[in-house]
Amino acid sequence: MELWYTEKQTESYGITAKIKETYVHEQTDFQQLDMIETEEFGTMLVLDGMVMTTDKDEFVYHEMVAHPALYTHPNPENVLVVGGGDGGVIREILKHPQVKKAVLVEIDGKVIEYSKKYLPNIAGGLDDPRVEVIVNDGFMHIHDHKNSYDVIMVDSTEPVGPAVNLFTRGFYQGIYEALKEDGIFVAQTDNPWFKADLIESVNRDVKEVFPIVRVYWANVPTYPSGLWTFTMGSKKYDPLQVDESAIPEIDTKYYSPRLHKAAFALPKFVEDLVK
Ligand code: PUT
Repeated sequence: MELWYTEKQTESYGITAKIKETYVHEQTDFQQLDMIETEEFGTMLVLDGMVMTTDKDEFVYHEMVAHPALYTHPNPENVLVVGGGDGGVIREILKHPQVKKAVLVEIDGKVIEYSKKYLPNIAGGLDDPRVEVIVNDGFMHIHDHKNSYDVIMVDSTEPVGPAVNLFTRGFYQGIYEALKEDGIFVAQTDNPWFKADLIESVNRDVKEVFPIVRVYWANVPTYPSGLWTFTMGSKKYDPLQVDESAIPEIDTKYYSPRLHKAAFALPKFVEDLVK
């Protein structure tokens, strides 16, 4: 018998993948966690019925959360990741030699545990000596760490379940205060096809908190619509003022010095949402 997984991306639309094997199907303290083996995208982590990452396309998202901010800040020594328990963003952060410490605050320890077991290519960096892993609420963490980080990255689920608080003006204000005086923040901000209102409201809120706000995008085939946005809030440095010729070629598959500014060129209908 064939088994298929469907993510309902809206009330009337979804994507479907053929399953070879189910490794985990568990209700954790925070969410429904599924780890499945798909034919097309390899191992897939699904939280509350939403694809978080897959072996095949994970590099796009993880590189694009990490590198634009890290190549905008001139000296990112202390970096915080809120969420991101699969470890993919941490793996990318560790490619930056200036980073002395990367702290990961993930609310659900089960995401870390199962990612280490079933997604070792993604989670491998979590045991690096420069990394501190904390199982806690990211919202609480930022409120307890004022003026502490050069860069903060928010790698959350969509705004449901434990992530609802991570898409609020109060959270962005807390992040502002947890950043040092020239800090940069970046968050995944969903897609403009099905979540236009969210992108508009996040952009409005982040603009109330940060003087420089830029939105960029990447193509992540297993995420709703495939067109995924990221919002960067910065106290001082503008990603569009970066000298791309000074960005080194590092070991990436999506991000490149050529893409750094290009990723900020938005399709017109997205530009209209955030102007
Ligand atoms: N943290 C990854 C974003 C989720 C997209 N489904």
